[in-house]
Amino acid sequence: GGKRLRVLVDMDGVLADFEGGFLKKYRAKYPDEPYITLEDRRGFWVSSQYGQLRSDLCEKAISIWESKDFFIELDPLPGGLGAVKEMAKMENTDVFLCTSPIKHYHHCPYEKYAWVERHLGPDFLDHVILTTDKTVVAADLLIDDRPDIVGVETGPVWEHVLFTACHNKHQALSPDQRRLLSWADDWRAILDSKRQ
Ligand code: BVP
Repeated sequence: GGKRLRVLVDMDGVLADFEGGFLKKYRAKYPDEPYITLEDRRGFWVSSQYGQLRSDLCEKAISIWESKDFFIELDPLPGGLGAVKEMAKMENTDVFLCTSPIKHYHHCPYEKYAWVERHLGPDFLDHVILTTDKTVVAADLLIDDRPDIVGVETGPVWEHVLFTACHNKHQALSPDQRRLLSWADDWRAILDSKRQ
């Protein structure tokens, strides 16, 4: 094949354990409040489900990921760093980490870069794309755990492969959509299916 393959890999929920990190810190900060187990998580927005549980829990949930050190201390998800490093070394393959920062920008953007430097090394920093709209980024593949990725570009050129997470595993997919069940699943075959 002649053309290079460009892959976008999401961070939260795909490389970094946002859900696990959230639950651990929420329970430590609010030990007497109700919480949602990862088994019972439904829907992409943690804040919405906590708000449905009890309205004041929405802002308590938000306070967790708005806190300093939340993003830098997220654990890597199993196999993700190895997969991304291997991908980056593949012939004719360009990989970017494509992630949306939260609007409370005091810590999150800095810590996302620091997390990449810590876990993938300084050479990976120029593979980071921070964006609030992934539809304007052109690529062959986007591996992301968020089911509804929309933005100003109504015809994004990438194929979105849904990365399975606690909040999306029960969700029905459209007939044409593919899943990556975990990094133990055959991500190499998904990449190869897009090569010409
Ligand atoms: O930075 C993450 C966390 C934040 O949204 C961003 C999603 O980025 P991508 O994974 O799509 O790149 N986030 C925010 C909220 C609530 C905000 Br109010 C949430 O419930 N879940 C969540 O992930």
